[in-house]
Amino acid sequence: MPVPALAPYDDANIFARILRGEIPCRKVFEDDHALAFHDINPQAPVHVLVIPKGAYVSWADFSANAGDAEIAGFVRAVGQVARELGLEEPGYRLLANAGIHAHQEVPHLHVHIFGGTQMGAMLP
Ligand code: IU
Repeated sequence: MPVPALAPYDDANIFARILRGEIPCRKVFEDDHALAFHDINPQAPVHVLVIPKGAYVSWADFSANAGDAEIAGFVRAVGQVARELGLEEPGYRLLANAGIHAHQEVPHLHVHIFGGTQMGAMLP
């Protein structure tokens, strides 16, 4: 049984437009399940976003409604991108904002990969 998303998916969101090729991005990775590109406003020396190709608003929406192959493909893509960016050592941070409390700006699921610097402790 499908679980409703927090908000209905808006096909006009900027990441949907990037996926359709209507807006360019600085791509670092693409396969059947995921696209990764440099954030337009980087908050760290390495700041890449990884997005699933399907239309999902949030992690809750994705985990409830995506197929197993999509979920596995996306999770593997996040790990592969981090590895290919050379971030395994000395490390990196993953972040996925969801909803108003987390300041999610773009309503298409995305995982931020931050790296290339010593980051502070992670506190809300
Ligand atoms: P958030 O987790 O939804 O708050 O993050 C959205 C990110 O998308 C943010 O870091 C923006 O800089 C980034 N971004 C982008 O890379 N390209 C765009 O055209 C837009 C936002 I709009």
